[in-house]
Amino acid sequence: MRILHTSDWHLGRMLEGRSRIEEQVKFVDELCRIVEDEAVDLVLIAGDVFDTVNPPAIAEELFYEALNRLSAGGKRAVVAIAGNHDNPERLCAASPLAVRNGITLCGLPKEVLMPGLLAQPNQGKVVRVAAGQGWMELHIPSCSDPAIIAMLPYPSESRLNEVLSESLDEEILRQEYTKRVQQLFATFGKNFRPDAVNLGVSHLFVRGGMESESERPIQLGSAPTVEVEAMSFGAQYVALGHLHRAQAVKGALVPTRYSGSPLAYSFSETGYAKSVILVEGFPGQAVTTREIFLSAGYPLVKWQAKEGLTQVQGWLDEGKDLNAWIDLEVFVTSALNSQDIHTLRRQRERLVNIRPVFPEMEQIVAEARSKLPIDELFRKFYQDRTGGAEPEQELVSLFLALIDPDKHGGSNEENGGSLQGGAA
Ligand SMILES: [Mn+2]
Repeated sequence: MRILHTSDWHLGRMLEGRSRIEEQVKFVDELCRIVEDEAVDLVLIAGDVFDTVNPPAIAEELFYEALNRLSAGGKRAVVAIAGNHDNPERLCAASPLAVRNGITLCGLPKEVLMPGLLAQPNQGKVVRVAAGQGWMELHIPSCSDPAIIAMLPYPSESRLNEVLSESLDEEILRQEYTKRVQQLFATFGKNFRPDAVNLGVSHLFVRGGMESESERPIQLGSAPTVEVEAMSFGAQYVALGHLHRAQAVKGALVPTRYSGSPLAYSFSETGYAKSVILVEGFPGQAVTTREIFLSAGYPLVKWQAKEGLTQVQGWLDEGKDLNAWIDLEVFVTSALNSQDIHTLRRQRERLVNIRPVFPEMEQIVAEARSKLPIDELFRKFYQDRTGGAEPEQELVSLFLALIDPDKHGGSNEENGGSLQGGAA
């Protein structure tokens, strides 16, 4: 059985307000080509299909288009589970259509799947011959062996609808959470058989994995990390989603991998290749895995021009990183005017950020700080910000009182010393 593992498509995601849909369409094309070329029998999509719980219609359309093409009219099995970015109910809303084409959409971690809802046998289509809570057995026409798949969509406390621990201690939380995930996997995994290819698919954060900026903010207050032990439940391969960098989970007893996102979604992913995983498995044997690299997305690169705008212009002229999304940091002696910025943007549509850095200014400021009295510094700062206006003496006094009430706050009884109040 040939299995293709992918995840974290984040359809509809933007980069600093710029649409990535063109690249996402290209990725779907590329994926469909790979699946055909590699004669894949089963596609596993390990969560975060969409970027938000309420994705734009164009993203949903692209997902259904992808499912339709990947499933090849029901001949190839496709399984997609919900990640933390997906709305679990919404992801499954198309299930009545999907099941007839060998496609399983699984939203919640304890979802009970029904057998026999897929096509009838002997039609040359994928058949779900048995199923239950968190698992199913599929017969795929191109395979002589059945696939048994344990599925655990994003298992946060709220999606499990369970309180796993009252403790706020991170270590205890992790232990309780690991125990619960382990338990669920073990229960689902009881349906594994030695005559089948046994697989696991989930969307979670196994401790020790390498993060990148594009998945980071959503981990706060959602679900703790899981210890690697929870991944040993009898599957021959565990397909994971959540981390956007492709990586194998260290310390796992069977191959357990993050396929990573198909496109780079943050500048912290600069220089990391994007890929999908091809897995080949037979009953009772260790699987083999192969990473297939993707070229659909434009790279994300950082430019640092220490020699200023002329250096940037040089790079533009020579066509450096022609297709890339660029984050530019340019060293300058005076602020960039709108003409400079317009000139740069006109030459490269994917110049995302332009950040001026003032190394000389920083040095001047540092020197000035060491010599000038504090009220002089404040006057200079005020002039700088207002384009040369002189601050009122009252404002200067107030500023001095704020930064050092003991020394300058004598005339104001109410405020004097209040900054230090309660310091003991
Ligand atoms: Mn993700």
